[in-house]
Amino acid sequence: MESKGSPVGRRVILGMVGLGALGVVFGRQLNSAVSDTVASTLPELGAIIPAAGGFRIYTVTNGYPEMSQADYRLTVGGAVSSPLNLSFADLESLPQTSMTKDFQCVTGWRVDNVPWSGVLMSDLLAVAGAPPTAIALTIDSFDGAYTESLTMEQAIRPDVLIATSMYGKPVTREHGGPVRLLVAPMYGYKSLKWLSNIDVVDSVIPGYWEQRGYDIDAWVGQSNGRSDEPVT
Ligand SMILES: Nc1nc2c(c(=O)[nH]1)N[C@H]1C(S)=C(S)[C@@H](COP(=O)(O)O)O[C@H]1N2
Ligand SMILES: [Mo]
Repeated sequence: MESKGSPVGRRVILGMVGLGALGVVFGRQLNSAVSDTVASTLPELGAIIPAAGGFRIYTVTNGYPEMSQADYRLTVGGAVSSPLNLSFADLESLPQTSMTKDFQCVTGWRVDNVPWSGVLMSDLLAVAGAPPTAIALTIDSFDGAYTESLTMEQAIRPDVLIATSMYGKPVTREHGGPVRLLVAPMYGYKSLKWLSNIDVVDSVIPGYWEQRGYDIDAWVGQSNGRSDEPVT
């Protein structure tokens, strides 16, 4: 389901608190089954905390960076004709796109039908004046550690989103708020949290987990030796 131009709607922060507590209860029951897979296959050892709907919360740092919507900035630079320094409100004033997608971590957990909304990466890159000949993006997190990469061809797909909303509410701090990346057709590690900067560059620079062995092209079901069903 995709709808372009739909308003993001009213944001309610408090609702997420109750949902989070519920997630912990359900998450614990799932945890023992899933943790074996996590431990035996992959080094995603950061804080793994069950959360709403079956998500696990990952961070490669000691916790979750905190940033208010008011203080938030997204910069877009590198080989663009109009470098950007956007506030959260600036992002909200760009065309809004919503999509509902399955979220699949390469360690095996999957959350079906997650509703997201925000600004398409392709719309943002158009505003920044990224040239058609551009090769790749390098993407940074304000956690100071995590990075990601996308080819330009991947970045301009209609299922790559600068997400400001998840489940109809602002993206929570744990899930990478105020703004995170969603690369829906790829494993979750491409969906960088706490997004702060995007640079248009002339070669693919492997991201955090890619420097540690994961495939740079992380198509669900076609990479990392896995055969998960592709996200639809
Ligand atoms: N900054 C940052 N982004 C990140 C990660 C991380 O550790 N730090 N983990 C990645 C991985 S491996 C997955 S599966 C998803 C998990 O998203 P969630 O923590 O919202 O469940 O975030 C991705 N983005
Ligand atoms: Mo992951």
